[in-house]
Amino acid sequence: MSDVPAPKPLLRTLRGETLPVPPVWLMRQAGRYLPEYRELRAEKGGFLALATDPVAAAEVTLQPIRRFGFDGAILFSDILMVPWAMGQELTFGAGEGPRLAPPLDTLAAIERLGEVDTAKLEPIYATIRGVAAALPPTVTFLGFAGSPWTVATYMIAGQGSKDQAAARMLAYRDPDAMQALVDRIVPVTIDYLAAQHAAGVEAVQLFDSWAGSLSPAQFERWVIAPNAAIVAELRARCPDLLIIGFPKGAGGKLAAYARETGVDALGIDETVDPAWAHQVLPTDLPVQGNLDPLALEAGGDALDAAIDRILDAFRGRPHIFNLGHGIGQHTPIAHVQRLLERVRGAA
Ligand code: 1CP
Repeated sequence: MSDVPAPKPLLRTLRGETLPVPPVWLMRQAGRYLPEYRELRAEKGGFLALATDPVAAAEVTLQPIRRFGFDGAILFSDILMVPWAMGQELTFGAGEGPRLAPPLDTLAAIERLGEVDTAKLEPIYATIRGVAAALPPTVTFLGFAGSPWTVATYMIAGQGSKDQAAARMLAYRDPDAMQALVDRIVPVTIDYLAAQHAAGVEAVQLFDSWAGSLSPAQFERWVIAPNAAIVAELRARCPDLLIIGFPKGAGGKLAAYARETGVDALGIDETVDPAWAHQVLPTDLPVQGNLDPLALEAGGDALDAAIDRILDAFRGRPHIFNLGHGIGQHTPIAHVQRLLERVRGAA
């Protein structure tokens, strides 16, 4: 056996190489569109049971790799494991979104948060060690966390919401309370991602799913500043860890986000024109995206055309092919196969 690491196209792209065929993975690639996922989830009795069982969670992480041969494997877990470790009760009820209790919508409630219970995160690191030992040598292993603003929106409302009104209201009415919450989330996130790296992930994605709901001034304070702090500290602690920032909905603020946070690569959602993104972003900045998940679900000529548009726009730069957001649960398996063939030049 040689000690020379096998070439990993996704890792090479994150380090700035432009490859003739972009590496591919899909957000939420481990999930409900896969029958083998639904089966294991039913057997384990729910999402949290699955995500805290290192053997089962490793299996779910590997399922899409086995079936499709993606270039990246993303840890099967959830951004809400951090609020859970910070002391909120977490439930994933059938047919409804996740719930966190109690909602932290006042400074007093935020100040009542106790010490982080790091033991709750141990099964996740065990999952990572299991996946790292089983992953094919060409596949890059990605960890992740939610970004502070997005995590805060769930902690404050106690659940998902369309417009993140509770968190945005708190940020206007009591910015000190919002700052106190973000200041609690930042160090936990840094420790959590550094520990994921120590357990075996090679890159991490910072999911800022609700970055788009903020005004420009708020975006600076609640998206850019905390993400920049996380990136700076991770660089100091984990010099070889690569970081993908995904500020969904950032639109015209994408270039400022990339520049000011210092992420290694930038995730782009499906509302952004890839040709425009290519123009406004530094040509050496690796980009990731940005197929509309609905185009993938629709399939046919519309899917082929949408894939080609993205490939054409990003051909001259480091590019990771991905969706603009998570894959939908009703997406046909055949369409995912088609996507891989088309991106890899076989269809
Ligand atoms: O019922 C089920 O089986 C649970 C569905 C599910 C899954 C498969 C949830 C509940 N989380 C996950 C896994 C998950 N979540 C991953 C796994 C890795 C992968 O395959 O990509 C990741 C990276 C996440 C990240 C996540 N969770 C985000 C950020 C990305 C995004 O989609 O914007 C967010 C916002 C969450 C919260 C969450 N967890 C689950 C749901 C349904 C939601 C959204 C809740 C809401 O806004 O109402």
